[in-house]
Amino acid sequence: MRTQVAIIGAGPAGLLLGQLLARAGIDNIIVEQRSPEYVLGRIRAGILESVTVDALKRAGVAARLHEEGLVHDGIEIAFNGRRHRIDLHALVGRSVTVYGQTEVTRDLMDARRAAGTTTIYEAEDVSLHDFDSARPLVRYRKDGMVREIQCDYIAGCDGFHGVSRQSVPQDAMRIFERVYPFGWLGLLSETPPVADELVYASHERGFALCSMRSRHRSRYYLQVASSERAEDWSDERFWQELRSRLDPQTASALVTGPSIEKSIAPLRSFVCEPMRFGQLFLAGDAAHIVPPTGAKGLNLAASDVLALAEGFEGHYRHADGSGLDGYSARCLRRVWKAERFSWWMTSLLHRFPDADAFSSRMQQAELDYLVGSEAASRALAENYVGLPY
Ligand code: RFL
Ligand code: PHB
Repeated sequence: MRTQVAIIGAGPAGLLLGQLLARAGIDNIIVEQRSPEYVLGRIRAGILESVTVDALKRAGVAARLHEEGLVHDGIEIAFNGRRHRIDLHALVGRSVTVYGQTEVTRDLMDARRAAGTTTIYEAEDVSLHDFDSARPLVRYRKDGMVREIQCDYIAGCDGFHGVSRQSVPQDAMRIFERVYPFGWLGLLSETPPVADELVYASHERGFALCSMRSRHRSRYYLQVASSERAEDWSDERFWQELRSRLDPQTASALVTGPSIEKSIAPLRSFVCEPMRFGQLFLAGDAAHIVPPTGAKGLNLAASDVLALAEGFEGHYRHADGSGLDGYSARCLRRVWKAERFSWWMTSLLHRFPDADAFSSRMQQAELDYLVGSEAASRALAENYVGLPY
């Protein structure tokens, strides 16, 4: 098989790139190691920046998003028994949209199927070759047969544990990493959300987040020690712990019900520099990870992919290589700002096992300053809705 761009991974980054390229008349094939059902079964992001919504519009997959997405003009920060609203729209004139990653992925999969573009699911032993030459090659096994795709470029959109970044020689990249001493235990339930907007709660017992997928479906998270296992958390234990971390107003409005999904995600900050190695480009979680506190992961994947699609369009349609040449530097500037914001919000709202009395007072003072100062609230709002692309 031969194509212009071979895309590794059918997560949101790979599918969005494939769709943008197809619309620009650039031939592409996606190679994914899992089944479509498995990809859709992962419960992840929920908040889209306006830049991401625009990217989905440009890809022609925003019809259902416009019907079902919930536009949020603010978020709530809860601490010391009270909730404080940050009015995103009043502060920076923009909002965010609640629309689950599962739905984004489903819309992209449907559009790809309708366009008849090739996606190879359940590809085993995917490997990348010769991307330091003009003739890169992707090899994989399917139905017991080894197959090859010859291409001009490879887009590594295969997430943090994917093969793309791991195919690059160690001495060609620099890694920056911080692993946090806790994770998030997430629970999805068919219950109405506790509040109209998201509630980020900082509490003595640890951080909690009240989020949602729709007016009938809620998503909650609890900060838990890295050693915790989801199996040890009954629904009842989860709800009780959540209630104990919320302010009385929010706690009393909480509607509980059986969980549909429960899982633990570790928290990590990670950046790989550069994001290009010869004919291989990394995009999304393959190149960087943020802790979920700032809701930036999926949004960064979308902005990487917009830049990459523009680069390919420049190259193939206008014989202009500057977009591809500038891809890594352009993305990394935005990535590092999102890394900073996600690290800051994580540090502000979580309990750290090694925190002393001084650092606890610093956290308190910063929370107090954040909700009391318009300048501080605006800085949060500007980052939360997404920095300019
Ligand atoms: P993905 O989604 O991990 O997709 C990568 C795909 O590549 C496949 N793959 C391979 N395919 C072929 N060969 C191989 N060797 C392969 N290895 C892997 C995988 O099967 C998969 O299908 O990466 P992508 O596309 O870069 O997308 C990134 C986002 O998924 C991620 O950043 C977000 O989910 C992060 N995130 C959030 N982001 C937001 O913007 N807003 C949020 O509110 C938000 N909340 C979250 C989150 C992530 C969370 N977890 C579970 C870490 C909440 C949580 C709890
Ligand atoms: C989610 O709904 O999954 C979600 C929302 C906001 C975050 C992280 C996750 O900051």
